[in-house]
Amino acid sequence: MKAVIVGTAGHIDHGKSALVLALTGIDPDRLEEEKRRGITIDIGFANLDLATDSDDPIRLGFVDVPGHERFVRNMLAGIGGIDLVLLVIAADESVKPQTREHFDICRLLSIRRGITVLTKSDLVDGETLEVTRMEVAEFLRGSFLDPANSPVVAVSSKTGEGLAELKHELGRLAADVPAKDSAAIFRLPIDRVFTMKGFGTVVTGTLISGTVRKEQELELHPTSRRLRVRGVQVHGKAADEAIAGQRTALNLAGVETAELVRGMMLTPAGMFRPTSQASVQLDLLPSAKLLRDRARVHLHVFTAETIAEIHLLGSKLLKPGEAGFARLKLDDPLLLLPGDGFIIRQFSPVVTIGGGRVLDASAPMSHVKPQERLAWLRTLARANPQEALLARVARRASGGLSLPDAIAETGWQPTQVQRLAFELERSGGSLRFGDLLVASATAEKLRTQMLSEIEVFHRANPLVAGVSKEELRERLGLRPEILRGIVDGLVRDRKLVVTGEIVHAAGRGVVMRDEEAESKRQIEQAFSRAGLKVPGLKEVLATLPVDKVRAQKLVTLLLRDHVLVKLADDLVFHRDALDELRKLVIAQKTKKSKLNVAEFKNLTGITRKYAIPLLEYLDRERITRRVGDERVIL
Ligand SMILES: Nc1nc2c(ncn2[C@@H]2O[C@H](COP(=O)(O)OP(=O)(O)OP(=O)(O)O)[C@@H](O)[C@H]2O)c(=O)[nH]1
Ligand SMILES: [Mg+2]
Repeated sequence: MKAVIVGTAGHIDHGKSALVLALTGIDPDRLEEEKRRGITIDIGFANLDLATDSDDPIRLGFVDVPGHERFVRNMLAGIGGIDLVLLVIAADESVKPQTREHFDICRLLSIRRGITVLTKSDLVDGETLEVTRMEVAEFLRGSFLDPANSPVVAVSSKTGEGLAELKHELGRLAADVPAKDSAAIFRLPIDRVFTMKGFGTVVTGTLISGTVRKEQELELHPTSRRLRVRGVQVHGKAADEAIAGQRTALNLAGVETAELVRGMMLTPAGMFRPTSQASVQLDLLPSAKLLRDRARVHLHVFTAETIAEIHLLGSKLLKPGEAGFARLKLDDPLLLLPGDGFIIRQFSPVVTIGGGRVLDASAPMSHVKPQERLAWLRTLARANPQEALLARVARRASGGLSLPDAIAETGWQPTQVQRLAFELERSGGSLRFGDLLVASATAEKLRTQMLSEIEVFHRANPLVAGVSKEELRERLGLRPEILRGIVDGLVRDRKLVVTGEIVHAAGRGVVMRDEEAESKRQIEQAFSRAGLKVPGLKEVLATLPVDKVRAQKLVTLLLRDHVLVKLADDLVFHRDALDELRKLVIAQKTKKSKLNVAEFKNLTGITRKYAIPLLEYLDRERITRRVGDERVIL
């Protein structure tokens, strides 16, 4: 059965509760004090299964609110979750202060449907009723309740006159209320908490979205307390689940009534985080005073209430009747999601001055400048879901937006976020790397940045094959999935080559390596072939296909690896040649114990120019020891 929530609104004593009683047979005034004083103090509830023109009846849940100006905060706790409003105006009194205030609240909360009910029709004659009708029509002109497109019904709860017509209109409008998405993520703003004998802790509320089931694990905000649903009641009857649009009571396990108060919010566990800041679109009522930056106000969202400081964005003040963007800093954290309607009331004296809707309640990004934030909010304010998701992804820049964060920021169902992410990818707006979404524009910047980073690396390290992925990740400050995604994309586009953990620029890395390996081989060969009759180092280097600087580095590398040994400036020998020399000299020991320079030259067949440095080398290596002009073989 479709479930629709109907709220009353209107001035004190105009017959709201009597009307709910007449329609449903249930007296919404449940408190003893209410009955004694004849006024409504807190919100009350009733329900009615209404036959409609189509076959399916509609379940109407009524939230009856107090009209007294001192209880507007209770009225606000009830009005947040309603689908349509009955604006109750007594035919004998017409429009009064709380008629205006309640109606302002309905408009600020963007309630779209409703019926104007002229009550106590039995107390006035036809002429008076017509006058009231005219006054009321004037009052409602241009609003969602403009009599041009919205019903006005005169009734008497006493005689029952007009009630049939009212029910008919209710059925028509309720059928028109779009079915709520019961697959959306469940949220229940708590409006009542009590203990029931034999059950324990019970909370009630108007289920504003999703479905809640028996045995489900829930999280209580803002305390982050985890608890379990022991039982579900819908409109007073036990049920397995409750869906959006139903008046819902939950019997909770694992929590005392003392830990619960009106204003807390229940959601599935582990999905959302409460916030102390929210960016909003704000409408200031024409009847309000000038609103200054940093004004402190009473903030009402669903059943919750706290003090908030208003930081106007883009201006220092807001004039009556104007709209703007603002950041609200809350005294107490609340769970807020984009699209949530709110009301602000002046700090003192307490009157309703404005309201609007939340655009973003996620933690502010430190890298986003105030001016950019304003532009970003403007985009969010008019964006469709796909554009809104892209704006959120883009804001995260190279950090990317994870799917769980996207869900926490938007309150959208995981499947919807997945679908939108998929569409964004297909339309080219964003890329997906593992669980992270990155805007295409950001990815493009990262690609350029990465290529130039690798180029810089190659230039600084011509002898190294490439940069390691880890080093690249640190240099660019990227999350591993994003690094991998960007690198993979550049490999696909043949801009980069990856070998194991090493990344290098396509072309450059490979060719360089070949040239260098070849040059290195040439140097080594030149010296190994020469034996002790080595060519000059400069001569060898001049024949190589690589430039001087790189050639010099290759020599350094060969020296470091002890393939070549340097005995003097421009005098370099291959390791093997020196090993041979050592063996040769040691072998001489069996014939004679000493060598002079001439004998050494004869033995090795080298010139004097090389002989001296080589003998000095042998001395250092403790193969020989100089004694006068001769070498003793050790
Ligand atoms: N004659 C007549 N009296 C009515 C009608 N509706 C309500 N009343 C009387 O008006 C008085 C106020 O009615 P309520 O229904 O309590 O008014 P309310 O709007 O709920 O008042 P609050 O909740 O305190 O704002 C009661 O004494 C009702 O009996 C009606 O249609 N005809
Ligand atoms: Mg009442």
